[in-house]
Amino acid sequence: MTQRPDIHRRDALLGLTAAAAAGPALAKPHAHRRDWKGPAHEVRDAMAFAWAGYRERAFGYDQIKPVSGGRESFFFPDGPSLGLSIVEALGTLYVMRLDKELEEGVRWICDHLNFDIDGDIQLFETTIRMVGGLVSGYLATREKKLLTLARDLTDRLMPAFKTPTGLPYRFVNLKSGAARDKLSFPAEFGSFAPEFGTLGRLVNDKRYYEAAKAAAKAGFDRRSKLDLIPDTIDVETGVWKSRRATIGPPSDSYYEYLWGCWRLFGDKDFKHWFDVHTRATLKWQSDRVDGRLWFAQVDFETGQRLDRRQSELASFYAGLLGKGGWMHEGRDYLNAWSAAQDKFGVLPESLDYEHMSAARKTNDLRPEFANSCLDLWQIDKDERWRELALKHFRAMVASSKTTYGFTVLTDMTSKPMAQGDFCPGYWWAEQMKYYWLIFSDTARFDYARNYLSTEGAILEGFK
Ligand code: DMJ
Repeated sequence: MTQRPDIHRRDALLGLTAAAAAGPALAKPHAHRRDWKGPAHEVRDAMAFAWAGYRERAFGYDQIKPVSGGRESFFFPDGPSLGLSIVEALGTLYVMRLDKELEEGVRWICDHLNFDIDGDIQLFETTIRMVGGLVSGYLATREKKLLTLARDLTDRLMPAFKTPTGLPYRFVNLKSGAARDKLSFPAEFGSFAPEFGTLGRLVNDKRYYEAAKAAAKAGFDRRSKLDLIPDTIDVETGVWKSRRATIGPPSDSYYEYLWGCWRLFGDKDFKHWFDVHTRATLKWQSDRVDGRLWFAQVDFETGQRLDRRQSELASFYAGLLGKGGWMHEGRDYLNAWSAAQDKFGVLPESLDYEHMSAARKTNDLRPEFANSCLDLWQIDKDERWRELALKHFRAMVASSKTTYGFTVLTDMTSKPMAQGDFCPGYWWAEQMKYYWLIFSDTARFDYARNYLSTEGAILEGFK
């Protein structure tokens, strides 16, 4: 593996740092300041433990089944694996200084990863997990093969963008380029530009970013008079197929990447789109219950409330609000989720926030709460966010740790909580990195200027 030189840096005038966007810190620092070295070591040990289990039982497979020691493919359920967990882990291993493990992972990728597969792959998941993971791995290690693979994979995805609207199909065949599935969702048509733009900068090719931006624009241009978009569209006709606006799935990272492209590339169009949508979301979707801030699903043309459920995945929005300049609302929203964490110990996959009950009792080892803790902590350095992240981490260890790693839960309301048997790829890229960055003060990360993708891939900020 080659040593990485300094990654390129943007002009400080382009893009706002999150801190500048948020204005001065308003919250009082937590009274008691903990020594964070201990929690940081706990996180690093947990990552090393899980890596050892994965290496022993599932190395090169997409995902480990950490209870039984089995393994499974993610992109092609009955077909080949793409080493997903390895690709997702690269940046986390780097910032944790787990250099032997990083070397093992990079070696496996260089020796085995090959995208010449006659199979249909999902554009969105492939981009945020594989393209993002490989580009981030390249930025961490400067191993050229990672960049070559990222480009090869992205070239194989590009035919899916050839539609009358510029909105991509959901699946594409990696070998033939044949694309399919015309009903898509904001997260799935609008979550490409940070990965594609970063790749394009590295290989000097604008086509990737232009296709990604055209897709996001096609969604924004079809917003309602309330400046909201619903969650399903026909990519061939551009006609919406639902009325439901939500900040959760399947829309979530569409909003996240509007801000992301402003932060990463200084693209003012994206900033405008982000501001327009955020103002509309705050106006039409915010819903206070017992003083707590939540975001309801609403009709995108009338603003009428449709339901008061909140996917756990929506908790990322607290950090996004903070980064986007709505720090007060970001804090309120994370505090609402913190009340749910206090009540349940481990967050349910979906919450009925009106009654503070679990609408879905599973927990898919989700990272979004920890993501928002890191985002808000980077802005105001309030110890509260660190404490919330520590509670989240320790609850995860208590409920999900098993023989060969960490597993999802099938029921977080039972006592003890019932474990499933799989560890999602994002676990390696996301919460383990968020916990580590928030506790460790590592010298391998630029806390003053960085960008993490929706999948936790560091696209700027390695040191
Ligand atoms: C991750 O794959 C990404 O964060 C995505 O945007 C939605 N959430 C999952 C993990 O929960």
